[in-house]
Amino acid sequence: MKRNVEKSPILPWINSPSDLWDLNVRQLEQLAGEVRETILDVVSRNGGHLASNLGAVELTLALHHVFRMPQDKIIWDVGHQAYTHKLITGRRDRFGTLRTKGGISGFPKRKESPYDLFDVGHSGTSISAALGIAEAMRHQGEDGKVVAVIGDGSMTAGLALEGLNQGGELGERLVVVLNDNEMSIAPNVGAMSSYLSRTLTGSPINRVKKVTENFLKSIPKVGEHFLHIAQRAEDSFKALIYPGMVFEELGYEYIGPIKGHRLDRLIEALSNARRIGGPVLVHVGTEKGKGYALAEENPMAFHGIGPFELETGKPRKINGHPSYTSVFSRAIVEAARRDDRVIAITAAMPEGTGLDSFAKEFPDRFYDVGIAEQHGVTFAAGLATRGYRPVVAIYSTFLQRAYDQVVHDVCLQNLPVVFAMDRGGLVGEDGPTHHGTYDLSYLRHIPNLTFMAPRDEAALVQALATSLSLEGPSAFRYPRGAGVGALLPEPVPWEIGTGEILREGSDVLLVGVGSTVHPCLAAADILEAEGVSVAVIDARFIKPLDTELIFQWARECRVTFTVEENVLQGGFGSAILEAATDMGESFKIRRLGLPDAFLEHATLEELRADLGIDAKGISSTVREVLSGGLLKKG
Ligand SMILES: Cc1ncc(C[n+]2csc(CCOP(=O)(O)OP(=O)(O)O)c2C)c(N)n1
Repeated sequence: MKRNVEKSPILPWINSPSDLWDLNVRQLEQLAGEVRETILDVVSRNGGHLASNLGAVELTLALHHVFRMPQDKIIWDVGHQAYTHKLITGRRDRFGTLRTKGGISGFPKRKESPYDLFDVGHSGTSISAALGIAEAMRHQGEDGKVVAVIGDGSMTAGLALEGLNQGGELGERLVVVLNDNEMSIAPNVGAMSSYLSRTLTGSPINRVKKVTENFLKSIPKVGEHFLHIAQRAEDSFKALIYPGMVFEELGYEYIGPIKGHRLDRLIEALSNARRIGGPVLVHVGTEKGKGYALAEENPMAFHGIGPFELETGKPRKINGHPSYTSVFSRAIVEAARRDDRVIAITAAMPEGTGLDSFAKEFPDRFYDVGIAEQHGVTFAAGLATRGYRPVVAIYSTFLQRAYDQVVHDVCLQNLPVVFAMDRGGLVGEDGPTHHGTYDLSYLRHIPNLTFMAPRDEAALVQALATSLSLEGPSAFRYPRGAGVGALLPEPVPWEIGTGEILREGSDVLLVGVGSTVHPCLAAADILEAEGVSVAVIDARFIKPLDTELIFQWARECRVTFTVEENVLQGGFGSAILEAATDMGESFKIRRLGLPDAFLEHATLEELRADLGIDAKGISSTVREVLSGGLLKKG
């Protein structure tokens, strides 16, 4: 991007939103350029959500120019488009620390700034939160508008539609700004998306309506009469000609569609919305990736991205081994070639889950349900009642949303739905809203469910094969990022409930599950070099547990350590403790895992090291326990 050297920069002078109030459109346009440049600079170095942020620059500046924070409130949906907001709300100096350990978060965060009014990361929360805040303000006698900024992708979330529903009745100070770029991460899907798309290409309705009214009124004598007839006819015809009709029917004043990169138009529309009482929906058309040609051409690739070269768009770091996602992607395509009952379902993440290859080869057996995890799970349950083998690929953190559907619609009926849970465990830079560190706890207590965690790419292939061999529900979780380089085997189902002893020893037993198995093996190497004899088991199954194998080795060793990338509460180690107590076992056991706290963002390596679940951390805890003499044999 070329910098205009003649103008003195504005961004360095913006310390709070009020600094925008007196800027004119030209100045705001210049500021938009500076903001884009800063976002590109920092995201190309730190990684982050690029395309959504570039698309929301003018919209954010116009929002802060028109709405007066802190009296008015702005609530972001998902929050992956809030970098401009961060830059103009007193975080410019720290913006270079975005997503790094100890630095600012990639998402709005209440404890980071008084201008961040609601913590976000998952889609579809903004309207409900805004409505709650608006009602609280009413109870407290406080004035101000409450704006929910939501993307067209997030508008497909059931939660958003639930909020919209109540807002139409209750939202007297609610302004919903629909930031419509016709993309979720991938192109948006579903009937709502088609409707919005038709609406977006319609003409700005309020202006058209006004012009028509003025024209009719100006006709002497008969004009008023025609106007009256036209108004009566409007109801029947407006479904055909009226963009935003659906929102009006839900009780919202619809303003739009507005060109989302024209600051003058945005300011006009938002000023109208601020003036109007009652719930308002402002429909804004934006372009994802705006201002960076490579992202405009391929917004999907630049949605969430690691550090990259600005000139070429190429990643700065390349990890040699294929990712777990890509291994799953291949394995499910091969499974579908063998078994035509296999159907794949994603909730708006075809690339993120690796199901894009499946979609290409089996378009008729692939479903993108939109950001609708709950619906996706129950939809799968329906398919399973008719003999299909739906594989629902949802990140661990997002499956949280569909907990009731997993219990009530799948497991209660013992249906053979497979849950492929990518990003199981820590995710790194996206932080606490995205860590998949609860699933071992939130799934292992559900009757009928078989639950696995593959330790590497080869095991991932076998976990999928095992799942597809079952007549009941199953789940497996695998980590974010590259695998360990394991060779991919022919798919062979595991015997249900069997772990694997990977290394024999007599002093210490390390029991790993999923991503912690290889660190356990590496810790065993360190300890063996110090003369400690270490056995290592890969549990493979969280449910049913291989208590026979684990307890047999636990009895042989002086102390057993369970290691998991999950909260300790109700997790894998807890399962071992429960089983040991129930079965009257009295061996010594220590659990390593995540504390009862939400963990901030940092790289995966930093987080694992800080939590003591990498090889170094595991070996030092073992050393400490052994040398402390706390746990003597017998
Ligand atoms: C419940 C949930 N499911 C999935 C995601 C992953 N996700 C993050 S952003 C996104 C797309 C959002 O699209 P949209 O709201 O249109 O925003 P845009 O990126 O287009 O600005 C998805 C699916 C999520 N954050 N939350």
